Amino acid sequence: KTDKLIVSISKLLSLILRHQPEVVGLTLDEEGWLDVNELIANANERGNQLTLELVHEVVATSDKKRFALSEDGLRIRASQGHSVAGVDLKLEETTPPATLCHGTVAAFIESIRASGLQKRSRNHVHLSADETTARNVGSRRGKPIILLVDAAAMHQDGHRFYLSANGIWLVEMVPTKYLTFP
Ligand code: HQG
Repeated sequence: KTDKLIVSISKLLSLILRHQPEVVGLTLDEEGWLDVNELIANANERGNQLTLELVHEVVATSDKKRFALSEDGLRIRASQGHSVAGVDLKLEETTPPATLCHGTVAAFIESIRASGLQKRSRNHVHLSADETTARNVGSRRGKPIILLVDAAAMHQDGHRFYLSANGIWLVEMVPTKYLTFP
């Protein structure tokens, strides 16, 4: 199996499990899960060639551990990144590290200064504990700019932090006063 195949399946799973399950005629349950065999059958009816083995391989090898199987192996969901409304991953509120990072690009800085970090089309603002992850996230759009978030102060002030199964920190928004711009 080629890396290309694995990446293309990962992208298909991201589309279905985060954004548009309707492309394979399915609806995520309220915690974001789909029946894995149903996902495969429906995707294949629409011209894909998924197998349970390939899906398992993507789950196991995904660099960011983007997807998780339920304990019984029957269901699959994305660990973060959703834009589907109403999905509640039922994550536990967790105390964050003192500082978190967010990778973005210059074009957004003025707007972020004015209104803080907003979740835009996704269900949360995504933050990372390490700068490397933030740099990679920012690089998707151009030359990355790293913003530092005073997570300790935000948490102290009552903002809720959730840690996804793959180590991404999720918040509702980040007001400008907690941000440090480079
Ligand atoms: C920016 C991927 C203007 C924000 C990544 C970002 C991540 C504002 C963009 C995950 C703004 C939203 C999420 C404001 C925020 N004005 N722009 N007030 N507030 N922005 O894709 O964080 O690799 O929804 O800086 O790796 O880039 O696919 O969020 O540039 O973990 O698994 O608006 O998605 O995961 O973009 O990325 P996104 P993100 P995967």
